[in-house]
Amino acid sequence: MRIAMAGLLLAMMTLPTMAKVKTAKFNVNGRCARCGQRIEAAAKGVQGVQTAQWDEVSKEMTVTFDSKQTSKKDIQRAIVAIGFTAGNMKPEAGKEKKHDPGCKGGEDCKE
Ligand SMILES: [Cu+2]
Repeated sequence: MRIAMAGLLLAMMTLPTMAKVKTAKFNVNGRCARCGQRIEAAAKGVQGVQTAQWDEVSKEMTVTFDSKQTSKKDIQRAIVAIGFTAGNMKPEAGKEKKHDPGCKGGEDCKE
């Protein structure tokens, strides 16, 4: 019983430190809040991502993630997959700018 308790306590102490949470920042070329929702949803869809926030004015994306489960590159790849440029990663020609149909963020946001 005592050993089990000690084991449980040790597990409780080491578990949170096993996840290596990292923060990454990079720009994403969204235009409006609707783009932002899609960008954030794409990032959050990546396993290991804890928070994702995109700033409409600065275009800066801030993500926190467990570096044992994913990476900045993986997250950028997920954003590129929905048609946005993430950091230095760009969608293939013809696959860019697939923005939300209701997006009113400007020329680049037209469907
Ligand atoms: Cu938009």
